[in-house]
Amino acid sequence: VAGDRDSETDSAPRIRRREHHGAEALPPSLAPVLRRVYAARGVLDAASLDLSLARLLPPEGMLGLDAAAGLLADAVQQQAAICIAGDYDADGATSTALMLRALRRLGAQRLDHVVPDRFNMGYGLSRPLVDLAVSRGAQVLVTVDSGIASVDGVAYARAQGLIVIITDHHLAGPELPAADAIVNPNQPGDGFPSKHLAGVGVAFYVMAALRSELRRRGQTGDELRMADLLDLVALGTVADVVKLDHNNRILVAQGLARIRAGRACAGIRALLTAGGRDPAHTTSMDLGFVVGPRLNAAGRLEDMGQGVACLLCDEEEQALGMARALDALNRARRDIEGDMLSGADDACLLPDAVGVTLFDPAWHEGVVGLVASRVKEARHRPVIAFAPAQQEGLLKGSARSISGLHVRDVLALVDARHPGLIERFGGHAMAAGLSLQREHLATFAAAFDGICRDSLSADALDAVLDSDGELAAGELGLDTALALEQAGPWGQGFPEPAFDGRFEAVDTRVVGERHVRYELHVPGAPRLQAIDFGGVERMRTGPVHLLYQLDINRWRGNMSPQLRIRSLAPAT
Ligand SMILES: [Mn+2]
Repeated sequence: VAGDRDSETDSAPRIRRREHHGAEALPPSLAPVLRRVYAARGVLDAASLDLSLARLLPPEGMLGLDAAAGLLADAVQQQAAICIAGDYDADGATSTALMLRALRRLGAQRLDHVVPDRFNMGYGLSRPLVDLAVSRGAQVLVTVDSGIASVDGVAYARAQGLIVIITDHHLAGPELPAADAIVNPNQPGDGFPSKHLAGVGVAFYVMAALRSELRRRGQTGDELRMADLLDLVALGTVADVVKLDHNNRILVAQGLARIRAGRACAGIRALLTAGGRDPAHTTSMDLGFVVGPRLNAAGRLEDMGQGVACLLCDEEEQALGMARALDALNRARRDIEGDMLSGADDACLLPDAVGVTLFDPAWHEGVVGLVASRVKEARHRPVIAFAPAQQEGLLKGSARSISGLHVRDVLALVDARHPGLIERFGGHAMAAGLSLQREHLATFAAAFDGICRDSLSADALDAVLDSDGELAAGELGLDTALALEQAGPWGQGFPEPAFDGRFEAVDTRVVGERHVRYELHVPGAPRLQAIDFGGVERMRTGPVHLLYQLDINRWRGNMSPQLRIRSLAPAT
């Protein structure tokens, strides 16, 4: 089996084939490979394959939704000044744009938005953000993708006479803010069946409820079609890396269909174009790896206001200009990240740590999360990367975990054992953020490593790549590649299919600086093209065992199948 073969080389990660029990219960009209892939992801009946809007979960059970819709309907009807308080990531930006677009169509005329400055205000509804909204005349403050932990900020806003509505999806802390309404499927007592909506998904449900409430009150006029907002929902959902459960797959699939049909907002189309993608073939991967990073670059390096402006723009040329500016920021981000990564080994506080802490005084606080993520992938260890914050002596860190370790819980444990060591922390199982004083860094690194060491089994520390098994020679073609593309959207919790098998590498060619093009031979199939991104060091010919994804290479109107190599080891 693959695992035995790969154990011969130390460097190649182990490949584990996914189980696919129950595949035979899926409709026989589906290709066998799709049945296998679906079953391995827990899709075991035809209903779960249906991604039509009619299948979207009704809002029943979502706590606070009626109260929020009622307050917003009052605000719209009285023409109160409504201010959306966003977040500085792609989920926050899409949420903000979605609410502003929806409210405008529902008749609100006094609309404004504020975006926190990552460097000066930090995350959530802080006092400076409230002050900013108040100074601009806000009467009703609606948070998106944030606010559930902003106990102080909400109290501060209400003390100034603001009506405060929280919409969020993050886990609630021990105390809820005293807002006028809170909509968050992850707040205690909420009965909405899906707990994986992104901030933008919550914003979508809130706007749908407002639309219903206004209709109930007899408002007619310029009608909002909720489906028109799904491009934004798809983008925010994928970019926020929430689990693609059935409800989220519906939202993303429907949004992608609109984007492919040329009905995305000008900003999303422009961002795809700036990233060299054809909107007609947009996949969830394009949203995650092309559009999302360009949007996020604004929040990481400068100000997410630019991202929101791009998503609000309805003028083609102007949107393209904004997208190009975001693309330039993304290239700057990539350079910064590359520099930081090249110094990552030197930035490591403890050489053989299980829980890895990295710090470099020259690092950029907006990019530490990406560095933590890259180092985590390379070393398969939980990683926290720190950079100096604007405030003298303070460090801001971003953590990324591996499966088997709830990193927010680990931070809570460090906090319990060393009260006062960590200034602030928050997050979830796979990612978290924190701040601490620089003089505490060494103590923190040792404590973090100790807890990781105690909590992670040898098994959990073993990097494993999942495979959907082998493809037969007859399956290694364009038909299968197209069927797989169609079968998405793929993403978090619904991983893109990967296969493994033995091939003869008959020809190699280095392209760019570090990528390798392969020509592969497999008995009973035509020669296959493959690409190994960044794979120049493991380049080889002869018999190889590959883990790969089956892509479509689109070039000047032609399509051909192409293997994207994920891991490569010599086969005996
Ligand atoms: Mn979010």
